[in-house]
Amino acid sequence: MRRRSTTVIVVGGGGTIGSSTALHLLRAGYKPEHITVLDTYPIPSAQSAGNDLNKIMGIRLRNEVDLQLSLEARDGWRTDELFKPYFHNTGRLDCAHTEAGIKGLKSAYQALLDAGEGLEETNIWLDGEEDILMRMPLLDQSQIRGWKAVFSEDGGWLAAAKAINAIGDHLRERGVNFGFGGAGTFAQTIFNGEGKGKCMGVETVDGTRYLADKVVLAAGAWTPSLVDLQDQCCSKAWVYAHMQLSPEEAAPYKDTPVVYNGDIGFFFEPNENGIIKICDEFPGFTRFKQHQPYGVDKPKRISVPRSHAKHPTDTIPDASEKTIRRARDTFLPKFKDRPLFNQSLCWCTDTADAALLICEYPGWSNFYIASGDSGHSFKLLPNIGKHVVELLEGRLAEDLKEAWRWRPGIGNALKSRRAAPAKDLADMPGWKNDEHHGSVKL
Ligand code: FSA
Repeated sequence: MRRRSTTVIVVGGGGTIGSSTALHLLRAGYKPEHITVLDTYPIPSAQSAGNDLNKIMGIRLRNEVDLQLSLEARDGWRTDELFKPYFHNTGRLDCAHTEAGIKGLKSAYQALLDAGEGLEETNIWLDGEEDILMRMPLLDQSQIRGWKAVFSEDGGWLAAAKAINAIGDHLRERGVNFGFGGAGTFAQTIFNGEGKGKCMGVETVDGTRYLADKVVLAAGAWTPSLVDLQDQCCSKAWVYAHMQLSPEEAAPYKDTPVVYNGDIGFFFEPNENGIIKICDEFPGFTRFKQHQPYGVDKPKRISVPRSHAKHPTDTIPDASEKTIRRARDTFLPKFKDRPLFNQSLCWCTDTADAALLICEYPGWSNFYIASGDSGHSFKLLPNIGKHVVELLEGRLAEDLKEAWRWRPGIGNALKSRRAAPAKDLADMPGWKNDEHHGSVKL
């Protein structure tokens, strides 16, 4: 692999996996002028799930490769000069109160103990509300009766948009090429000759043609609507809202842990302006429609994201308003009358087994998919791109290759590993948008 001469296009380079890939191409010695970052929006892309006030950092072992990836990520957030400023190592309090929730929490805790990486030192089982309140005294005892929790010292939160922005600044300073708007939005692949054997670049919706030795499609939840992923990824929206505290109200929450309950939701300490982000937890919302990705000969039923960035007047479902308020009233009951604002949908894409999909596209050599975040990949910002570069260079480790392989038919991405299949936005009263039937606005 000739790093000094190879040219690479990263489609979706304004988002989490894409920006990390561009960064690691530079770090591996690719020339800035040989790297082209394309995205509909400039970095941090306004429609990336990573363009967010905060995301959770924590070690969670859902798949075999998660231990390695989480430990690398922890190391990156702690020691990498580019990422360090954006890790708030406040701890993470993972709570449960239902029978199934407590069972799940216990087995997740056991998996950490069994990992053999000293995680028993940093993860502490809290067997009741008294212990929980010692770690997070600002919770209300009457709301957490019967709760159990794991306090994780490895966890905390990541200033997500700021971290991607820092990558963007670095890429700009180094002289990487960019294309945004119509000149950054993928339309089709350019092939060498009539057949579709060898990819030589991409054409964007404004007709610009970019040629390169390798193309990485890291368009997050948009990926399955751009090329046919054979139902391996199902894109789903999650909902977040914000709440304003006064400086006096916000002060006691400074440096407090992220509080998460898989049956309720989660919240983060207020930002420097007293804004708290609060989310409900549920299996996500799809937006199925007939849609024709590039490379297939007729439309198929696909869950197609619709971003708040492009459609700022879209609302959230009534049911979400209710469950976010429930999260607010449980975690922060003294603010139960505080209005919620900036409610929005944020799009991720689930695979059936909740492992990433990072592999060469079958039949199209030099065209690579880097997607399938399954809702837990932001924390991999410091390290995921390193592995994408390894894939491009044919030296991705066997276990990662196996976990991230092209694998249609292994199961149902609509359900994934979640408690239930996602419901569709079309069936959710209160989700208002300006879309008319039959339009194909993305
Ligand atoms: O620990 C984590 O990785 C939290 S992921 C946050 C979240 O909003 C999920 O709660 C949700 O279910 C979806 O996966 C999107 O991400």
